[in-house]
Formats: sequence, C-alpha cells, structure tokens
Amino acid sequence: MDLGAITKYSALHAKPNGLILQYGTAGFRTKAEHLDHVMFRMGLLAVLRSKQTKSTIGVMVTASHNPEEDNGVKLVDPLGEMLAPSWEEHATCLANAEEQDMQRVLIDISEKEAVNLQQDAFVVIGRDTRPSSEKLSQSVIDGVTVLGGQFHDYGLLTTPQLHYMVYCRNTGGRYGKATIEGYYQKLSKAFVELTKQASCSGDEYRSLKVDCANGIGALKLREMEHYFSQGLSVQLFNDGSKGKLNHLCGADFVKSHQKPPQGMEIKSNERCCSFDGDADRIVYYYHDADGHFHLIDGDKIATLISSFLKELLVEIGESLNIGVVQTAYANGSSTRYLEEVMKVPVYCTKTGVKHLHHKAQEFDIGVYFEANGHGTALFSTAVEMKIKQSAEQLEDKKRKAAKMLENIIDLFNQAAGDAISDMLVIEAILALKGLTVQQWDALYTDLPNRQLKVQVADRRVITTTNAERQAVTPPGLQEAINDLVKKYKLSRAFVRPSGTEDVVRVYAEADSQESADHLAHEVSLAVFQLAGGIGERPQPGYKAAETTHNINNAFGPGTANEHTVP
Ligand code: NG1
Ligand code: ZN
Repeated sequence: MDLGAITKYSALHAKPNGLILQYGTAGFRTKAEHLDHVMFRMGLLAVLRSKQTKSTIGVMVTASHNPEEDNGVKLVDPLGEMLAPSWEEHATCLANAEEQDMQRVLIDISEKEAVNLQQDAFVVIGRDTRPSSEKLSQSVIDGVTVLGGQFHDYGLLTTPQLHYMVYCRNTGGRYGKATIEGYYQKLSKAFVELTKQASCSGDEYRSLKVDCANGIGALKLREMEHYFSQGLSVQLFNDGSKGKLNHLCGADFVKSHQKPPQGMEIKSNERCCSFDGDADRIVYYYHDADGHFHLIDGDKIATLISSFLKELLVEIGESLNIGVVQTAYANGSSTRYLEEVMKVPVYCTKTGVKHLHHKAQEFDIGVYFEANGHGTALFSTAVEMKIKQSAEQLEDKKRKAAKMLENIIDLFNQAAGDAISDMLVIEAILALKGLTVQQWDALYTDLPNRQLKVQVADRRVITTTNAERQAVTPPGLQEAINDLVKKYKLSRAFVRPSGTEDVVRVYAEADSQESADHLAHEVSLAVFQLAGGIGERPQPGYKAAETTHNINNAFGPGTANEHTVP
C-alpha cells in the first residue's frame, strides 16, 4: 500500500467536517454534494475486498428512487450479491474516518480481514443517469487506482445490470457474457424462445406501456427493445427527455401514492408498468372500465411467477422444493393464496433484499419479492442441470415444459431484482397462459391496508423479533398492538424502525379500508405514547404524502443517512 499516495489523493477528496454517514440497507445515500470523499473511499475499499475475495467487486453509483439531487454508492460482492455485513461496518468506518486516520483505518481493515495486499484487484463500476453520477464515479476510479487496482468502467448501467456483470465475471462466463450485449442477448433470446410458444398473439398481449421514472431504465430499454421486439412492443414514458428523475413517476411513486405516474395516458384495461430510478423495482397497474386504478405489486408478481413455476414442475413431473420469500409488508391475501390455494410454502424475513435473497438460496427454486416490487427467482445449480437434461431427454409434452423452464431460468437475473428481466418474465408468463392483466389481478383480492410513519425522538427504542412482526421493546407496545388488532376482523398490524428514514413505520391490514385506517391510526398513537413520539400527535385520516421519497439512513437524526457532529 502506497500510504503517501493515499494521503495525498485522499486530501483531494476531503471529507466535510463532522459529517457522519452509515452504510445502510442499500449502501450510502445522501445529498450528492456530500459524497465525493465517500466515493473515493469506496474505491479504496472495493480494492481491498477484491484482493481478499480474489474476485471482481462491483461499485454502483446510484440513489435509486431518491430525488435527483441525491446520490449514493453500494458495493457488489462476488456472486452479484450485496456486500457482506462485516464489510458494511468497514465501509461505515472508512467513510467516517478523519483525514489523518485514513491510513490507520485501511491498515486495520486489511489486518482484520487478512487481506493479501500483493494480490491483484479488479473493480467494475456502473452509474445511473443523475447529473452528479459521472463525476462521482470518477472519484471511485481515483480510489481504485491509488490502491493499484485494475478497473472497468461500464458507464451508464441499471443497478441489476452491474450485479449481472459482477456475477458473470466471477463465474468464468458460465452465467453469461459480462457485456451489455451479453445481457441483452441472453435475456432476449430466452424471451423470444418463450413467447414463440404462446398461442395468444393479439396486440393485447404484445404491447406494454412502461414508465421509466426518467431514469436509466429508459436508456437501457431503448437499447434493448429491438432484441426482443418480435415478442413484445414497449412504449416508453418518462424517458428522461423532459421530466425530472423519480419526480411524480416511477415504481416508488406509483406504489406509495396508489396512482398512475404523470405523463402517461392510460386507456381502460391497458397493461402498464413502472420502473424505479435505477430499474431494480417494477410494479404493474391498469385502469378498469370504470376508470378505477388497480395496482399489481410485488406480492402479485411473486404469486404469478411461483404459480407458473409450480405448474411447469408438475408438468415435467419433478418434485423440486419451491419456496416464496416475503417480508411482513406482504399483503395477507397473497400469503393465504400461496399457502392455501397454490400450496407453496411461504417464508417471512426482515425487510431488505439481502435478507430475502439469502433465504431464497435455501430452496431448489426460491422466489422472493418485496411488496414494493423488488425481487427475482433463484435456481440452485442442481436444478439448472436437471432441467437442462430433462429438456433434452423427456418425451414431447414434458420436454416442452422443461424447455420453457430452461428459458425462464435464463430470463431471470439471479444476481439481483431486475425491472427489465422481471418485466420480460411477467410478459412471457401472461402470453403463455393467455392471461389479461385483469385476470392476473383477480387471482386474489388484496386486503385493505395502510402504512403510516411516526416521528419519535430515537427510533432505536423499538426493537422487534419474528421477522419484524412483533415489537420486543418498548415495554407494553406489543400488548397494546395486540389489543387493538383484536378489535377488527382479518386484522394484522406491526411496527418497525425504518432502515432508510428517521421514522417508525406502522403497517395495518383489515377487512375494510376504514378498519385498516383506524387500526393504523390507533397503533400510531400507541407508538407515539410508548416510544417517545415527537412533534404533532398522529391525527386520524391519512395524508397522501405519507410515503415520500426514502432517504437511505440506518440510524440517526436528519433527513438522510447522515448527521453532523457539532
Ligand atoms: P425501510 O425504510 O427500512 O422500510 C425501504 C423499503 C424496503 C427496501 C428499502 C431499501 C418499505 C416498507 N421499505 O426500507 O422494502 O426497499 O427501503 O430501498 O417499502
Ligand atoms: Zn432501486
């Protein structure tokens, strides 16, 4: 390690005085102007992680669904997964080190993690379309170079595309080619193969309106569309030519406001979907004949996918173990439908995709989705081999199903939830099953629900257990929630401190919207009273602005995952 060079270059990416940041559920996220030093330091850290794992490490510069002025960075581990927890701590430590402590912190990390500094390092970098992203990714490159790492800058990429590149590079090309064409070709080939077998070929099945949140999804979908146009024609909205990133559009806006994005004309029963700002989330929706808006969220996407996979397995005659992984936010109707009608086992993990991804890896086939539309399906290597063999050996009907499954496996991005890949999977399934968007929506009826936020002095006073469905502290809170829940039918409620905002989130579900709203309000009051509420007492009736843009924050005051030390 050339400590002199590190000190010299680090001073060019100086940390603002007193700024403290935390590596949260999706890396660092805050106002772009506060991130230059973090980017440089994450370049350094990526080199150490690469040396330690003897693998390529990814660095993605994005703040997903946050406003355009924000930015963020996260590291991607060798198999395309999120950074290991012990390294998240190193990231926080390094980002917050004062200039004079930089050398010591880097040496500490290297010693703790037994990093062989002589080992070569390789880092790949991607960025979203934010105005600040290009300069910030240059700072990452500075960090990589100072520590002697090699790098490849992919430039503009969706977040899941960068995860895919990392996965491809570390599996010797077995997963796919680590180029943007490689990604387009792999997914499109699988998609076109699948849709060739669909008997319904009317326009209704082949056209889709896509709201791209004025983000990177628009660019990449435009580049990719001619690869799959044989099977699907997409009409892009909010493509970044006019509007602001994530402003009044995108998956997060549509899901939290339960209304269509601005800038998209929707005729009744037209199938529409929205990506978020870095294209790792997707939700679908439509207007019925009476003009009512219907949202199809991550839970219904997981249901469609897992039902289809299960049907294929039955046709092939394979009894592989398939599981669906959700969080406590999954609508109770989706869980009931999966367990009771589809007979698919469902598991609940803590919020945050890394928890879902990890759990899904335990199955032959693991499908995971957050209600907000982030998710994918994972297939064990043994399953992939078995299905490949079946696609060659079985008799006709079974072989057809095996071939379909083989293509579906190729169509999923198994490194991370991916809006483009999920969109193509969904479109293929709808076409193959001849399902309209309304028929898909009618699989089950969502239980009315409400999500609220409560401001408290320190949200760490709330601790939870049982995948965040029960509060352990403060004393008396869970008992109060239990008593409130008993007052309503088909009801359920839980509270947890947000991992990305300085709030406590309240979720309630019941047999009617009125009951769900009442229950959510009453639980909010219990949180306010028992967990140190600040500001105005929660008022009955909910505000549409309830779920504004998230800013990624682990714990601490402030609007972002930053706070300043006086
Ligand atoms: P928090 O703020 O911890 O609830 C939010 C989302 C998560 C996940 C993360 C990361 C909800 C209720 N929570 O986490 O699902 O997507 O942001 O972006 O949607
Ligand atoms: Zn995102």
